[in-house]
Amino acid sequence: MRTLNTLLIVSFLLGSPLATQQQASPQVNATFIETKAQRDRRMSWWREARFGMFIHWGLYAVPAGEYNGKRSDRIGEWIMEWADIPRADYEKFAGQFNPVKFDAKEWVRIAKDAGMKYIVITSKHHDGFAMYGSKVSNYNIVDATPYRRDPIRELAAEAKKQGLKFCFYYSILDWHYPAAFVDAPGKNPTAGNRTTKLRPGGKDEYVKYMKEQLRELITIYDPAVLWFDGEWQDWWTEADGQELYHYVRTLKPDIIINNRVGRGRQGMQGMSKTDQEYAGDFGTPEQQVPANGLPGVDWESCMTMNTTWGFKFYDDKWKSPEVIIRNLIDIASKGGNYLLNVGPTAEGLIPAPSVERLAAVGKWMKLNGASIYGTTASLFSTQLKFGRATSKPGLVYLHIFDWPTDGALRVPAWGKTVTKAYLLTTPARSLKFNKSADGVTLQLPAQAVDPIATVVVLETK
Ligand code: FHN
Repeated sequence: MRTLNTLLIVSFLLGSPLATQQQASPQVNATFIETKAQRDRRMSWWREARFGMFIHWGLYAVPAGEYNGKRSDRIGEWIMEWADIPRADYEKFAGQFNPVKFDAKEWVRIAKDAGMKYIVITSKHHDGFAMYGSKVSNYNIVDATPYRRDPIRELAAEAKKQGLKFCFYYSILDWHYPAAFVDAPGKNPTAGNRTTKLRPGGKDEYVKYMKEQLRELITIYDPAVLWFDGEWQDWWTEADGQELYHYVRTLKPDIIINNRVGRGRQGMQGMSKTDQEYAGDFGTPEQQVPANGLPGVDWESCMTMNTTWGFKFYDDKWKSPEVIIRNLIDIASKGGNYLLNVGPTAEGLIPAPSVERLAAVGKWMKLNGASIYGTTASLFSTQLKFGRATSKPGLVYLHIFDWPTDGALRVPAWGKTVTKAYLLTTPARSLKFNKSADGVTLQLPAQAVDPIATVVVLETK
């Protein structure tokens, strides 16, 4: 039998990025020692929040999906790749980037009124352009554009003022870094590409460069989350990810870091592999929602509102408010967070279709937020036919998508006894219900309160 000390050291060394909340032993993430209680405290605001705004904003908003008359159904922020734009030509967009209509107060208001609790903005995407006043590279919005202002500083201050957590996206892939080059048939060596190579000695140099940028981002803007991306490079290893994870947490111990800092992510499915411990605090499914709940696992699904992250003026494949609201509910019912994207224009405006949809989500969240914030995954063993469920101690929130035509809602048994039922919007008016061995049947009003999703609260013991 191993001694306790050995156990603790071993578990410290092992650590688990997707450490389940139930795990007993203290956790280590990339040699960063914390107990389960410390981890729960660090993650608590994030687990409560459930809903955040992703912002993809950068030089790619200037061509907005078109280059030399060439368009693509590919994502807009990858135009340097799919239009094969050499670095020297892409840099010219900086001279045209002047977002005079940018209004930090308005952006934060739009997020807050939608019911979002945190904002994750691209400090640097794959094109390597810094959307903040970087002292490490002059390829940034203050030094390289006619705008000469730091919108990130304004957004960070405004988010703090309006009570939202401010967070950064940072790309490990950097098409602009001098030591990086593309070695792919028919591709310009300085254009964008899924993978780059680094000339000899270039990796150490680049890791040093990244660390300097991360230091200024963390010490100047105090982000609550670091959302890494672009980690799929051959030259980037899990060990690099563990080391960078430790570096960032040493700069800000209570920061939260996604699992794209290392090499654990299983593609767009987004959760980390389990063959070993991987760096990162939460899984990152992209453009998808896990089929089944992942109770006790920290994960966040990121999604576009149309089909691009960065602004493309001709992409009008917008999701409906119904799809967006039901995604949020579906994700919360499986124990996850929803990071919903906007792609602002080069003028600094969030596209009107995005603003309209966020306002519609906000209208629903104003009435039903209690059934999302601070909840945990559904306790039902199978997917509910009529909708989804979220939980709190002694409470179940039923999110009804399909209103029963006969007004009788059949809820399968799940091991708890219902003591009271009511619509979330009219708590004083109890609903009648009959209990049976296989569950309860609720008597609902003829009409749904909200056809997108009406919430019924069950008090249980
Ligand atoms: O390549 C990026 C893409 O541009 C976008 O940033 C998304 C957002 O999660 N992540 C990468 C694709 O997985």
